[in-house]
Amino acid sequence: LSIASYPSPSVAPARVESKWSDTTPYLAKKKLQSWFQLPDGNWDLVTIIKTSGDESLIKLSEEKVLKVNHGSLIPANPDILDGVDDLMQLSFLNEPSVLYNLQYRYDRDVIYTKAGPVLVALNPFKKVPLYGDEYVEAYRQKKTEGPHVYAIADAAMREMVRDEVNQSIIISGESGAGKTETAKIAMQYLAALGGGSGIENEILKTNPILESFGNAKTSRNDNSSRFGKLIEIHFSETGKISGAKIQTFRFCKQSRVVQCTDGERSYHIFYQLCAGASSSLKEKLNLKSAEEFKYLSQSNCYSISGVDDAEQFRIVEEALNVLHISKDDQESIFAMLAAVLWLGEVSFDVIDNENHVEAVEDEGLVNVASLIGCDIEELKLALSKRKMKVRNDNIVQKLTLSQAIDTRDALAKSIYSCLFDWLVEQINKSLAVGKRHTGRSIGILDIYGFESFERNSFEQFCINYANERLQQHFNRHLFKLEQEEYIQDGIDWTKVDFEDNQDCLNLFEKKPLGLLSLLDEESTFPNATDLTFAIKLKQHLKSNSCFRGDRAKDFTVCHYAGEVTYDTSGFLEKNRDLLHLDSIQLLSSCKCHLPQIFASAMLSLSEKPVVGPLHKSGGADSQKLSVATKFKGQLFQLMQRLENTTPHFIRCIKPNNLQSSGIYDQGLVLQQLRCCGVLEVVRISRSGFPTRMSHHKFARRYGFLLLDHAASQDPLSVSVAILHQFNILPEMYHVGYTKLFFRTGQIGVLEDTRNRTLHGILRVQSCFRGHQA
Ligand code: AOV
Ligand code: MG
Repeated sequence: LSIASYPSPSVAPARVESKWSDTTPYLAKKKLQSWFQLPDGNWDLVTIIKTSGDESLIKLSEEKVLKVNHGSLIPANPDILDGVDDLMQLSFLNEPSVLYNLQYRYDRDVIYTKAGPVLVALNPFKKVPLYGDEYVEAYRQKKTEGPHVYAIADAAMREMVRDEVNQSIIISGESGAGKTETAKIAMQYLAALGGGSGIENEILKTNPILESFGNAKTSRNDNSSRFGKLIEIHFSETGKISGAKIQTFRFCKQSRVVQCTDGERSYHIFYQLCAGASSSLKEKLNLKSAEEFKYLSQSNCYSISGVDDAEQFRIVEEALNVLHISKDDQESIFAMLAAVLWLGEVSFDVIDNENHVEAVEDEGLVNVASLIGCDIEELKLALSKRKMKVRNDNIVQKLTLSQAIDTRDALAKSIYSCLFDWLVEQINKSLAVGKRHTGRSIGILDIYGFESFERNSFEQFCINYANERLQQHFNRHLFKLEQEEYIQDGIDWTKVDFEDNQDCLNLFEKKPLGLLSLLDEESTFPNATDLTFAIKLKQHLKSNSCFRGDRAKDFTVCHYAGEVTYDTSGFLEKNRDLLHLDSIQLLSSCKCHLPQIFASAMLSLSEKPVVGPLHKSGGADSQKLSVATKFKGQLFQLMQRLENTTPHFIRCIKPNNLQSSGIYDQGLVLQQLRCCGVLEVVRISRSGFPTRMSHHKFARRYGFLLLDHAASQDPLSVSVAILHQFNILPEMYHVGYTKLFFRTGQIGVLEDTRNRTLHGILRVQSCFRGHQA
């Protein structure tokens, strides 16, 4: 059984052997072995020496002998199943066996494994020789079948052509697990297969642009995407790429632009611009170095190891060229970025004894006004005063320092946010598909995975809600596939027990008493606070089985991936996402070079909630959509799109939290396997008949064990005869038209007998040879 079904000799057998002998002790060959959990939480492959009653005497991999309760041992798989390509081939689908199988492969740089229909991808955190033309060809020509992103992309391509149904590749996983890299690998394969017209290059070049504007260094990933993305690649009748469309998902303010935590960075593009702009551009925009801008200097982190920002800037510029963004537009983009940076330099002076402030007409203010093309006085006013409508009167309120800073930062964030949206729009224009045909597109979804931290806020609330929806899609799809396979092979389908997460989704979506409705309702109350919101949740949802009210401002949701406790601090404000009217007016009056940027801004702002205590009387405005509701709308649209496609799932797994290669943290991997539903797939399968073998293969493998062996018999009869001879209980298997279906563990018994018999035969043979000699 080959562990590496990759075509290249790069995973040479000799190396595998040597690695095999010097890896962790529990990788030792097993006899009658079981898994035993050590005090540190890791699983050890132990040998059972003796069992009497409830107790077993076991030998740990490091030779220590221990007496343990037999119930604490979990069965291990026979040797022939070491490092199988597909976890479904395991006779015992328990957690340690799954962990072991993945690690066995990971240690050999075989980072992809199937879990039934799902591809599991472990992040190698180093270059692995699994990509490039040679591999593309091998997968295209079906010279290899090993699990790979290429194989998934290839299947999507084939099924699209065969069935004329749109396809989707849904990639999920934790931050830093490798989703964005995986998405790019899939895009490369599709570009190689469907390329020719040159548009494939444009599609690939969207990656450096979007990463530059949408990714940032965080504590968990040096290149963390701060948005979700669906890229739909369209194909012509002849299978060539005809265009693409990108949809992005963001649900919270770009707060990173004005504030980020120590050791993290703002969006890459700011550092790239400061480092890589030509001297003439620098002069035009009055650029300083990143260290000199307050917005960039507060987190005390300017560079990323192994990344040259200036070089990246050139890559982005080139990509913008490839995507037909004109030089003028590029310059305007950079001017907007500079305006954001200069906004951070705007300072305020106290003007009266009530602590009211006014923006100082300093370098910052002057630069911002000239960069966005507005009047200095107007900008000053917008940052120092707030016009409000109370009933029918217009009143002007002076701002305190913290209010003024909030206003300034909100302006910076919305400029950046508008710029991002505008850029995506331009990219889409460049990639536009002439005539779109249904049934000829492949969507690749790179979306944030489930998150659970010490402290979970509005962002996690939205992310986890999205994941709950995606998980339902995943479950329902897999369930259907399972069912289809049984029916296809003529097996009576009795409903396999299957857990749905509809209850949890109801907790979020029910009207009027669901989490989202209650949040929106509370967001419109002038006097509401995060605490009143938390109290309201507890009042209305306390009987819901997926909800638990905790102390003070906390509440807990039982997600499919585990319980998460949310802290409601900031929920209302983030959900309202206010931008004050003055800023809106200011932006719409700008004479900057890119009026369209703000045109789209106005469009989106008009959808934003202009709610809050004093704007409430503004009538229709207060009915505008909240952030959560808008996010839900986007999510429903996405789900609708995905529902009309044949999905292919990739679950990315991060083997350690250090972003380093060669370290496999069992606990961390297990937690992700649980969270991303891989173990759930396994569980669904376990409740059915997970082990499948064609009659042909079964007869070939075990046929020689038959006492009454009739050579002429067909594979099906041989199979049935074996089952009878070994007294395998009828409820433990099903005989299909082409395959045998077994319950978990059944094949292990046969395999043991086979091994013993073979050993016996070998012994007899060697004795025999000895006699002859
Ligand atoms: P993410 O998209 O899942 O995180 P990335 O795709 O950015 O994670 O991967 C993080 C890092 O892991 C990359 O920058 C690479 O260094 C490394 N990596 C991932 N996949 C591979 C691979 N196949 N081969 C080599 N290195 C890889 V986030 O965007 O944070 O959720 O929001
Ligand atoms: Mg990413």
